[in-house]
Amino acid sequence: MKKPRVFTLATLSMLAGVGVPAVAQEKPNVIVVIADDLGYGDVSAYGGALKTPNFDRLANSGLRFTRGYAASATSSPSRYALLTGVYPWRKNVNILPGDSPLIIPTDKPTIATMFQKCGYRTCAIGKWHLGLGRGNSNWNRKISPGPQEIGFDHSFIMAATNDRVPCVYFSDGYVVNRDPADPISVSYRKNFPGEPTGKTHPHLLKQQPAPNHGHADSIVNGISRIGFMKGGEKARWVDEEMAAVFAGEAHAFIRANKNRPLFMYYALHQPHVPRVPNAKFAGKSGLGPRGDAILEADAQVGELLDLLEAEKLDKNTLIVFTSDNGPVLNDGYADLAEELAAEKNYRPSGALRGGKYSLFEGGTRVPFIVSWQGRVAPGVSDVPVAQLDLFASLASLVGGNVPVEADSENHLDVLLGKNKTQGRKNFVVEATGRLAYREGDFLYIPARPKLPSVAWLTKIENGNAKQDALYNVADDPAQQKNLAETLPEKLRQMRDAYLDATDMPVQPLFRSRKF
Ligand code: NG6
Ligand code: CA
Repeated sequence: MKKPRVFTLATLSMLAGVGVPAVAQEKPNVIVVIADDLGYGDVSAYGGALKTPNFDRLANSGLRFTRGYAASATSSPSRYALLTGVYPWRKNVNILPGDSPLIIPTDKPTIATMFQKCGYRTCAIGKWHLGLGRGNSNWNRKISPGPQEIGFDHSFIMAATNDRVPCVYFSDGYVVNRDPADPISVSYRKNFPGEPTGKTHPHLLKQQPAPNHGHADSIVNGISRIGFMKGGEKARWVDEEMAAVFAGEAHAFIRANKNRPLFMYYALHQPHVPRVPNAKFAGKSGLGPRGDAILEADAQVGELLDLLEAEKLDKNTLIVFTSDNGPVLNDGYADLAEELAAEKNYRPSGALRGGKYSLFEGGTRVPFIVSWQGRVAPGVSDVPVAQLDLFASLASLVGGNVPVEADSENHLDVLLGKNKTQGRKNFVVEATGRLAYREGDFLYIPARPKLPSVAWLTKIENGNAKQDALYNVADDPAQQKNLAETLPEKLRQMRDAYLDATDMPVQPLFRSRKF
């Protein structure tokens, strides 16, 4: 095992306030399980109506944060923040297409390189969505750079999302089951001649009716996606098997590395669209495929916990369970999620306002559980915590370094429940290129006079409004009381602090493009 280097950079980072304590370091296994679009109200431990026994098992054995935040209300920026410790809006990170080049610089440390340097074996499983290669990739050869070049010893991933081409798995940079006789081509600009799409061949789709916004391009496994792909018949994934495939890979990595410290970034694909859980879960939730997909993810977490117990790794493994952004019911596929939620009064964001794409709480306040048996006392913490701070906090646990320019702060004492009063002072959140500022119990959302207040066709309030908004999210999580007029002094202070923190004019950053 390599010895952690705790001098040079560590000293610098201490000066920058993200210090590494000069005490003996511990090396528990660390597993970050990050679901895709799972809402605050989708977990029964958070008061959700759908019973999620395994998410709850984790919550009951660990510390459940009531105010845990993703950095962004969409995937790529949120994941960028978690892995790099840098705010995604500094680099204009937005939702990436499936043929995007890797957006994380290979010469900068990531949470994975940090663990590697501390002697960990590292791996990324599941949803990636941070780009692969350098652009114009040849999908039939090794795609590089990718997870391996930013600190993951092993990776088994999908390139982007389960609704975006290429619909194939990648293992350590190669398409799994690629076939030189049937090469893969991918385009986000135009279709390949003669290939059916959801638009031209809706009768070929196994989910009817056809998607009601977007997702009308190439058809894979009877489901039309975003973007065009051709070839690679043997490599194409089968959505119904995806959970088992990722779980199999995750479990194999754990078994193979049980005698040394491991760091695993386990990115579940549920309940992002298209929601196509295994037949075992079909009809089980009463909420349609979205609820069934959540039950599938819940079972996947249960299998992970069972494996850790069986391998006697449960006591020596710190697990973080969270979601990349808030929930959405209708994200393009007409799968009845919206109708069934209305009928059953099911609220995927719980009591929070907004959801995915939103600067309201529902966009970024997500389930956030830290479990480490014997080390983290079970309970609840209301101190705000951010996925952005996992890098610096976990570095301080294992003796790793944090780049001085990172926004990640060390709040290990909060994550381990030793401090239940004070965490990060302030935090900037992002939603499709727009920013909002939180400090203490307050959230400031700058005015966006020209932008629509509802996100695309999802019917989600995205927080855009003609006037500045100020909410006390502790007293008023449903954000019904805009305090901008009643607390003008507080508003002024928050606006100034927002400008200081972001160094940005109060204007939308959103650049319109197809992604
Ligand atoms: C949007 C897609 C949505 C989803 C999202 C990314 C349309 C109309 N909507 O552009 O379905 O894929 O991107 O979700 O195409 S995320 O969770 O990965 O950020
Ligand atoms: Ca997501």
